[in-house]
Amino acid sequence: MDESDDASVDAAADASVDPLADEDVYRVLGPDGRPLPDATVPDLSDDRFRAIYRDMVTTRRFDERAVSLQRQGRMGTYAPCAGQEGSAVGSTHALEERDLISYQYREHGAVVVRDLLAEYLPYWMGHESGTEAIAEGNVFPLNIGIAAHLPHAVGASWAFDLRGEDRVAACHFGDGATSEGDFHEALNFAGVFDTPTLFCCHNNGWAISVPRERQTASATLAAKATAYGFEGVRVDGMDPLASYAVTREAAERARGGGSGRDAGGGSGRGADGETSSGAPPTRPVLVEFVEYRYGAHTTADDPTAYRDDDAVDPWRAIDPIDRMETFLRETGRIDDEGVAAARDRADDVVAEAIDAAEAVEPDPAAMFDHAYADLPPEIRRQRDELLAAVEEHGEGAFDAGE
Ligand SMILES: Cc1ncc(C[n+]2csc(CCOP(=O)(O)OP(=O)(O)O)c2C)c(N)n1
Ligand SMILES: [Mg+2]
Repeated sequence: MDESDDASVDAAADASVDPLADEDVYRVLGPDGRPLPDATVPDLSDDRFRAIYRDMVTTRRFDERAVSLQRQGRMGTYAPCAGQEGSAVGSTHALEERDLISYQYREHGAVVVRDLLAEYLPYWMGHESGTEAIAEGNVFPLNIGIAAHLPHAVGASWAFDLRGEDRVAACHFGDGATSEGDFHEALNFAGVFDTPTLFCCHNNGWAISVPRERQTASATLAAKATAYGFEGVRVDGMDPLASYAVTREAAERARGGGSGRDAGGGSGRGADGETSSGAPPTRPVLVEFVEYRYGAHTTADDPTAYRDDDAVDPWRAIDPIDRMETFLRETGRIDDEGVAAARDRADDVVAEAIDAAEAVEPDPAAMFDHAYADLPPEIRRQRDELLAAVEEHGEGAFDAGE
């Protein structure tokens, strides 16, 4: 990297100091949690407002405990989500239960909203059962191969369309994922076939150590949708109510108005954009959630190697949970007791999920199960060798620290 490269990275780091500098980012709540003067607060029940807060508090608690479990050797590598609860929780509340969620690996809030924490946590402890179980709640297995899940999410949502099902797929991924071929292929297909797909791009400033400014020369990530013929919107991902509102509207658009669809025939969009039945076409939407990752990329990462600790401070000042709490308090929807109850409940829900996950009995043979219908000879040999060793020495011999 030459000097000018260094200068541009420094400039980029400086530019990110004021998280509110971008005026084209949709917001409902101001930095202090009070609704902005011209904002439209989503028309939700008191219970729904409180549930959004409760689920963010639970997600934060889960995150703290997950990092701690990894540090104690009770869990594998984990991707922390602190700072990103508003987008995952707000956007998932905007969906219907029947809608599909497909995500990268950091949007734990979506799983909390779907009430699948106990089923999901085993994945992070190395049990494949964790990904199997969440399918029951219309959540696809998480995906570590960056952007590889986007074409699958498009395919699933296309299937919904072809079958005349009133469902959308919300596909979560990061800013780094937008540099992958799969991202472009998925968006292109979605644009051409009008699939009901919400592309939820979490612009958290970093792809491991690569800052957003080094990821793309595009002015915004939302702008990338323009090339594929559909809309991209930018929203404050640390504002749960804005995340809710934008996702809700995008989902309605993706559903093609939500009713009057071509049963069994897909959107059938003609050259004029009308469906054969006159119903509004389904449309994909790209939502860019502008937010920040407070912690390390994963528990295997040390962010001090590439960013200053104080770079996080301006973002912590607009913390999604603090803002939502202020909003609820000032509108009389929660008091000290309600806040304490949400925190106690989060402690309990997370503790129960950990107990359940730690009670899962590992099956060493399961790791060979899912890649091949018929195991190739070399893999079969490895499996047989492992099982023979377990038989001979007992499972305890393979436990950590033995
Ligand atoms: C295809 C592929 N290339 C590289 C990696 C290594 N990798 C893991 S996470 C990551 C960064 C992803 O950044 P982003 O999409 O912004 O998501 P974030 O981690 O910030 O949530 C990379 C490059 C990978 N997992 N898959
Ligand atoms: Mg990122």
